[in-house]
Amino acid sequence: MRKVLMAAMALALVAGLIGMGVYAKWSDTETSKDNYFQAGSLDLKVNGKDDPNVPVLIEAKNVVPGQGDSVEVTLENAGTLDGEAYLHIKNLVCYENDVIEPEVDDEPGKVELCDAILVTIGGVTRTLPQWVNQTVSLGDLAGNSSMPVTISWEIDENAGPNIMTDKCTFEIEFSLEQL
Ligand SMILES: [Ca+2]
Ligand SMILES: [Ca+2]
Ligand SMILES: [Ca+2]
Repeated sequence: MRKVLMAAMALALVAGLIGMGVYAKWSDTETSKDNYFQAGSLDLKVNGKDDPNVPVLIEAKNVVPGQGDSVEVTLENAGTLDGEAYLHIKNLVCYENDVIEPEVDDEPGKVELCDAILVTIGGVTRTLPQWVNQTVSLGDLAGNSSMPVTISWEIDENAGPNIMTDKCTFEIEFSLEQL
């Protein structure tokens, strides 16, 4: 019992000497400052606008067979992340409107104008109904950059009078997906 006590005292003495700084221990500290996380962004703009201010792109009134035009749209990625741009024609609604005298051979229930509208995007030509619900890739759009997109249209030059007064309305949706 006494030996144990003496051993404990000796141990306490050694511990005390260390605590009094008998052995010098050097150290050196460096700090990396200003570390942070910040989320990136993806922000598509069509002709500089966001919804609900994106302008009407095609307003073609009084069209006739053989008539055509093209519209150039500027897509901008105002965000910091790279993305891929897509175009999607949707919500096509066709109206027969009046069936006037030259249109008498009109097929009831069919709006002939829609199939007579030929739209070209990225070098591919399809009728307007054929474009609907197709998601078309327009290519990569890097952060803080813009790209032109050309949409061309032409009324089938062989369209007959059964397209008279017919009207087709639709939406052109653009989207940007993070790469
Ligand atoms: Ca936007
Ligand atoms: Ca018609
Ligand atoms: Ca009509």
